[in-house]
Amino acid sequence: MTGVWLLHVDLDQFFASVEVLRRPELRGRPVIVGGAGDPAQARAVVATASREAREFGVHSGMPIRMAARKCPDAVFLPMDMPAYQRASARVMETLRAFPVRLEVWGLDEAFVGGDIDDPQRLAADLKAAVLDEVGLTCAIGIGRNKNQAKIAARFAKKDPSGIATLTGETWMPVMGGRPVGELWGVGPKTVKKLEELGIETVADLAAAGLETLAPRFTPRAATWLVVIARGGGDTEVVTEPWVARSRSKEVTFDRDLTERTEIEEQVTALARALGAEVVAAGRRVIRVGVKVRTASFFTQTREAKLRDGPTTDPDVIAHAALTVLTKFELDRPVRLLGVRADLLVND
Ligand code: TTP
Ligand code: MG
Repeated sequence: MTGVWLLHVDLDQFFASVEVLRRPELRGRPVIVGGAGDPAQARAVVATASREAREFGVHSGMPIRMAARKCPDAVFLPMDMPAYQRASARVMETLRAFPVRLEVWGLDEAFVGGDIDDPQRLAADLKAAVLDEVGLTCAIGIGRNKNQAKIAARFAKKDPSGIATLTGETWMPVMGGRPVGELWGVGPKTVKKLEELGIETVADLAAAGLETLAPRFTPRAATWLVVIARGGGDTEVVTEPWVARSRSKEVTFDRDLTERTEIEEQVTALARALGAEVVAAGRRVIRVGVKVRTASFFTQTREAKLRDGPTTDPDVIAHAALTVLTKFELDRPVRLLGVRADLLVND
């Protein structure tokens, strides 16, 4: 079937796979990547669990200490973001070598699109190239639009071939009876609102009139929900390199901070480290934001524009962060601090 096809490429157990690649002796073992790689670390969460660790019920977002209880024999490794970024760049370069359009969607995912004669064949070729050149495996979903391709990639994860296809013909038979929460971009809040309207399955939503959705959704949101429930979606592949508009750093403390000076020190350190990264990336900072989360999980952010214009000076960034910090009460124990730098675009 020729014509426009979209493929969604998603690397398998990405961070864990990169770690196994450089430590072949770990292959076949449960590997858990997250935080500082310490199974006793309070409050750190699992970023990636290898397939072997997932069999013990370990998954992304789970506290590391819980993961250690479920799978005490796992190998725990710290995050090494620069290594994951390098691996990601090599994968994207490999995909770009094919005569297709490529939209990088995240560190470990991308959409590939174009006028493609044989999408199954292309998917197999992409998988083989990524394995040969980078040593990583991936799942590939194929569809007539991004929505179909993205959802198909989930089925691909469960298929031994690592490839699955959804089209306008197969969408309803496959997806119709499933809960709306399985749609791409439909999170718990949307699910709840739909349930309040008596809409539970994808087929329910596909058949819903806009007037049914009107009590809970704007016309725009309602229209989009019905489109994706019917298996529609975007076909545009945006190939322009993505330019980050901001960059941030945050840290969750092993014990809550109560002293103002301690909090100031941490914000200064975060701001300086962030400043160094931003400057290394050749960017300039225009605005600085600070995030404070208290022990009771109350989270606030405040921000300020740099008065003297865009800067590359870590001192200016740190000073701005401390000024923003004065906008907080800081009368409760602090669990997490973050600093965000908004960057000049079109520098
Ligand atoms: P995913 O693609 O969701 O997961 P995965 O690649 O680890 O596994 P698979 O695709 O085979 O199901 O996320 C990609 C990477 O993003 C993941 O390796 C680590 C990071 N990540 C986190 O740091 N925290 C998270 O909660 C999630 C979901 C992912
Ligand atoms: Mg992945």
